[in-house]
Amino acid sequence: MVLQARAQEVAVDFGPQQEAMDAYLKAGEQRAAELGNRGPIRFDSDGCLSADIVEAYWRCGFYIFTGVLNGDELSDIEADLNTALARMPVTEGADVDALGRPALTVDCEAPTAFWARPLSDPLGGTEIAEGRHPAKMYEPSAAVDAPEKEIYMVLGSLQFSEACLRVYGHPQLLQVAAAINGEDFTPFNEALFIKRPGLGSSVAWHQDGVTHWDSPDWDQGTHGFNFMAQLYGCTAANGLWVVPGSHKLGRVDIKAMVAAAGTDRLPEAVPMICAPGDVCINNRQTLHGSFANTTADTRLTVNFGFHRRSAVLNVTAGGVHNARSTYDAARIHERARLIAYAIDARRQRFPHETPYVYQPFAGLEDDYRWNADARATLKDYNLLDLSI
Ligand SMILES: O=C(O)CCC(=O)C(=O)O
Repeated sequence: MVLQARAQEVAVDFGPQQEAMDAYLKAGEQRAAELGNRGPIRFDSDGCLSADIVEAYWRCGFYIFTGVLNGDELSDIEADLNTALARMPVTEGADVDALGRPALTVDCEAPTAFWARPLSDPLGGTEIAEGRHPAKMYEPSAAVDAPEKEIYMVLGSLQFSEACLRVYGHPQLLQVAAAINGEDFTPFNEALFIKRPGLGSSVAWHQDGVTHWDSPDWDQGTHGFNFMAQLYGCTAANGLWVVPGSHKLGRVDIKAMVAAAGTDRLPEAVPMICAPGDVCINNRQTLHGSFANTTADTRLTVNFGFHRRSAVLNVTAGGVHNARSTYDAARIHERARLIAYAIDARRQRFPHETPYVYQPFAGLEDDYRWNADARATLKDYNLLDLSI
């Protein structure tokens, strides 16, 4: 698989649904423009995330930070991911890549590459991931010469890409994480979402969390958030859609909402529209999903999430991204070392930046220098993801 921003042409569309889809995309773009939830990352003079950003994030459940990653960083990511994706299994379950070399993922124990038929919905209406995607998305027909299956998601992505690790250590993004989840914030997991032109599958409507919904302590921020960094940008047609404010509602009845709409084009949803280098913060409790990519534009999202420490500490959970387990302080610390390595990896590549100081590792920086030895310890790091 080779990533490039745009295909020369794509010969697929939504068939009988295309006209309705076009109208939906246009109306969604208009609603997105009216939300007031986008702009550069800004902090007040005391270092706090600007109050208007915090207000818009909690009102909408997502906020688009514009211009976070510059051209050099985007070039690093593209080159790095093209190297990593070329080393993925040539077909689902294969041990070798397209050139017959051992695939990067071959002896990983933790989940890595996820495959789907082109333009299909691999999750909707299934019991996968605790059945949190209850409604099936429309599946456009793929081109006759399309590959049988395509990688649509890669978990544990930081072990395959140093450029993604450096994004993970971005000082302003980590400052945002602290502003939203507290200075002792913890990791969740990291992923790549890949939607190639005319091939990318849909991600059926869902809310991310599977624990805590009925807890007396539950609130609008309980399940943390994901950052979604865009390599090529994204449009209404290939981007993620979010129902604004749905993170405040508790668990919503997705099946009933789709049935009431009579379509998977939920009328309240709005698209995340991003330029290359924009990074969205998306509350994991929002109702969100994305459509099959019949456009000529690639979407590549570098996805990484963070939690409040109180939402994971001593919580027994798992089953979706990692095996069920109790997340004690030692496990959280071990998983959070990725943040420490990421900060150091970033410091080495972008020495003019002031590195973020991650409070749980403050004073331990010398123990977490990024080098070949550290890199060798990343294999299967995502066995310790903190899924809730
Ligand atoms: O990027 C997408 O299309 C799906 C992302 C998503 O569902 C998630 O991060 O939970």
